[in-house]
Amino acid sequence: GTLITAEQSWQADVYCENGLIKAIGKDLDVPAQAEIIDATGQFVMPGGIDPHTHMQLPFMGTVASEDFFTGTAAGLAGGTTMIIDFVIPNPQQGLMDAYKMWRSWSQKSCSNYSFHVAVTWWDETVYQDMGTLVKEEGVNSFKHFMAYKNAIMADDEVLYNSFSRALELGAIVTAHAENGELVYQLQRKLLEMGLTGPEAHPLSRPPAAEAEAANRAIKLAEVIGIPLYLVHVSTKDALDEITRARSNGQRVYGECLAGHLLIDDSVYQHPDFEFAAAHVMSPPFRSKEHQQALWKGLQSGNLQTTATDHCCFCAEQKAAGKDNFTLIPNGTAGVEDRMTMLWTHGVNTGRLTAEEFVAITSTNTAKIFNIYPRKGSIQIGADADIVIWDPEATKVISKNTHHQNIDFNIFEGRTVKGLPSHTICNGKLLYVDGDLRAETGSGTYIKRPAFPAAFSALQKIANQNKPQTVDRGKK
Ligand code: DUC
Ligand code: ZN
Ligand code: ZN
Repeated sequence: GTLITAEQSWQADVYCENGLIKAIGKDLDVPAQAEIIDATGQFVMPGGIDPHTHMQLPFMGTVASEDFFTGTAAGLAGGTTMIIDFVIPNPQQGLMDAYKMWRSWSQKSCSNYSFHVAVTWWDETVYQDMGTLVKEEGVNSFKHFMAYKNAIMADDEVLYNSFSRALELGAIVTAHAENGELVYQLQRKLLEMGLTGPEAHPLSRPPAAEAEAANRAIKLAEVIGIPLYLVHVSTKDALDEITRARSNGQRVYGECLAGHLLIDDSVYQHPDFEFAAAHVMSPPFRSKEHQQALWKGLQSGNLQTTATDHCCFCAEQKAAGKDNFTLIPNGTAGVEDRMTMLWTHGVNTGRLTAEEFVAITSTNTAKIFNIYPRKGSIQIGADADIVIWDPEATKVISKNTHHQNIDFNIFEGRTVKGLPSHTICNGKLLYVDGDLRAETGSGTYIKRPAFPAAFSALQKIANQNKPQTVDRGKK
């Protein structure tokens, strides 16, 4: 087939053995018993990495309907061979305690998986646990929710402490950027005004609330001197903050969601509560001008990764907010559809090259979270996580045919062109032309090492800028 990486495309064979890529070249000699896939006319690319999912997340009084098996299986059907999910401790719950809970739930996974760990409160044990997670468990990223007041929101004190500790450890920090106080106050006000339906959801979370938090996180990260990754950037305003920081030389990264690129806020005006509520996620879907800005962010490189924030709640669960939009569990699905939606609307439209598609669906994520070139590449010695992509295949997306464990699909009825024909995960052929061969528990937990090199450079800069006392003599 035609190999495509983030750097180049070329015709070659790939030979995999024991879960690794062993050889790449023209007309390779392979052992007689090797299984051969003829990928003529197809593209051979690194398996997708979705850096933002929430399988079976306990959230807003319920638990996400997709578990680690069904969710990773759905990912494989869509060409995604790895997810990075989130451990989210309750306030006062120990980080290690929560991490062990999530590790036990994730035993069911059938693809590769890893965890960002959220810092939702602060004390000395959190400081210690962050160290254990980085040094012993292969966690190199800590998440901060700047929204969800009275639940998991991290205030500026928590952000300062956690960012500082992460810098000591050589970990990266990530943030859900929305001003939680502003959202909380707007929610109260809208309810008082009698606006109780899902149409009020985007009004309670305006673009300015995202831009303010993005800027605050960026400025804190700048002062502390730590790299920052902003999850689900949904507005032009937040993207502008990232672009400005990057042009000043700050190490700030931005992720955007397939949903935010392709769905606009008109969904909240739908007369059917179930339809509108099914789209309630945070940050909300935005107006079309923001979508255009996000595409430009990907094209310019100011946004580097794509994700889904896959977090499934069925109609029965969404009904909890029938009379009060603030009680609708926030979340939408997409782990199965991300790759094909980005190919269809990115590559087929000419917005992105195929190499750029690889960069934003796997390679950049692997680099930012320090698992490159083991993941996100096709090279000798890398893990054999490969998607064989048929650029001519088409389908109509539907909740009736998807593998995701949710009764709704935000991309329902859309025709896509460009789909996986085969998904290979750790050398195993787990999806073949509609035949999903995922096995419970066959997935691998991926440790992600800390970043010694990048951080020692940052520490050097910090040392050069160390404040000096002024010598005022003896008098
Ligand atoms: N946003 C969602 O929509 N769901 C889960 C958490 C989040 O930040
Ligand atoms: Zn979020
Ligand atoms: Zn999320």
